[in-house]
Amino acid sequence: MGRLIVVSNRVATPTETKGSAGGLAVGVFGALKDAGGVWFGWSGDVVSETVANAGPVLEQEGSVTFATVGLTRKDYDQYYRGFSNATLWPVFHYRNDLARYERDEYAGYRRVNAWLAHKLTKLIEPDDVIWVHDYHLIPFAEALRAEGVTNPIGFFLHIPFPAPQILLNIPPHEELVKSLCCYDLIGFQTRNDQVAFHDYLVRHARGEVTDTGEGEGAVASAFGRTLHTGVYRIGVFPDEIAEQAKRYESRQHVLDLKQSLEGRKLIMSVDRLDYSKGLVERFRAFEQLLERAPEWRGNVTLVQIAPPTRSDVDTYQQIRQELEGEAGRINGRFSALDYTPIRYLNQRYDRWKLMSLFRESQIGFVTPLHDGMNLVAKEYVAAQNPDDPGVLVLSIFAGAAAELSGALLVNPHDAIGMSEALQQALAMPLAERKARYETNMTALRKNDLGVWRDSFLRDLRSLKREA
Ligand code: GDG
Repeated sequence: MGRLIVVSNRVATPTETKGSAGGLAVGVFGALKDAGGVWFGWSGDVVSETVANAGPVLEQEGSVTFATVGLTRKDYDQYYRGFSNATLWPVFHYRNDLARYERDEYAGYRRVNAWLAHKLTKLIEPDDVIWVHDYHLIPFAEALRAEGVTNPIGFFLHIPFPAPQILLNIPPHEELVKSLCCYDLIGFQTRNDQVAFHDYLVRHARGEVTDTGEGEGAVASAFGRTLHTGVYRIGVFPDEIAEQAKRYESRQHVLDLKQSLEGRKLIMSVDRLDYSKGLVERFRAFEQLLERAPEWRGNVTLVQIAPPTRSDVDTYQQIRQELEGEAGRINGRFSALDYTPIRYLNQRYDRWKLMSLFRESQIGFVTPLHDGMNLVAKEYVAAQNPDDPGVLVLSIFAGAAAELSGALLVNPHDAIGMSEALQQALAMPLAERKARYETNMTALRKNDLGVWRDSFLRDLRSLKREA
């Protein structure tokens, strides 16, 4: 088996890949450890041109090399803050209203992809397979091919792939899809995303798509290229999360929270502070609960943990202000001297703390407007106490909704509908909660993070054998 090369915008630090940290980094690192290889990408630092060009910096951890480069201010502004996060992210999440398009940012995006590909080329060996992650790196395979690299290259899109009519809003949409077609295998989170991509190929690129007859695999041809596509639903390691949540359930942070709640029910939400996560809509749904079901006033608390991200992108500053305004307004309306309905925490918490807080709560409230998968929904379920599980209230627009049929599914644009789901969850009998939990846990175990990773890599490596 050849080595694996993982390419992602940010490279996890060796500490983030340790078992106790959990999450995606641990899953990907597992595959790297098995095959040996390289994890390549941006270090997260903005540096001078001289330092950037001197990279990559190499750090060895057993058979895995962490290879990182810094970005100059201009590259960061155009590639990361600009085209990736102010054009691709909003449009791929159906928020054309928040997107901007600047030619020089797009040129910077392609330039940085080409530069990164050039930097990686020297580290590639003939038998390696290359796995590229996410929307920052759409032109990466094309750039590697231009460097003469012939190894199999796969791409996994962590976010939704939008319907063609939405994608058309990005002026160079055709060039982007053409670049995507330089990959040998493209993985999507859901069947909807895969179908949206196929639709674009067929309706806007005179392409052809044929199902392979194996699972959800397909072969597509467009722009003179033939490539494979598939659906690989990203998961978590549910039993590890369950163990971690239980292990820390009696720690001080949980006891403090419990004491401060004075017997009130707890609704937990955790999201990066992002407009795609539906936080404002969620706060308004909670307001509806207090308005329409007065018996819950003073008896239920929403804890929203929302660590800031991309705070130098304008639209993220706006969502933050809007959310602070809404939390203040709703709290002003329903607070009592000894009761604050919404506790809005604009900070990051350790993973083990989050998992134990999930276990302590009666409801996990996860309501994105659009989300590739949403791992928080899966983590919430996995963290529950099997003898007294909480209820997941989940948006139909999260990729996870297709798998978690034990959740109460809601439309995040329907505040009253969401408030009714909260009431139903708050009143749900133990037997029903257990049954829903079991249904969800079965789905999580069947398709855990290892299955996601191994099935993608198996398919990518099998292409290598065909070649
Ligand atoms: C993208 C796609 C897709 C959150 N706050 C804290 C914290 N987190 C952790 C969560 C979870 C992760 O971050 C977030 O993952 P999500 O899947 O919910 O969302 P995105 O960040 O938007 O991820 C998404 C994912 O990629 C994977 O493919 O599911 O659709 O948008 O693990 O627990 N972790 C810690 N402190 C926090 O305060 N430690």
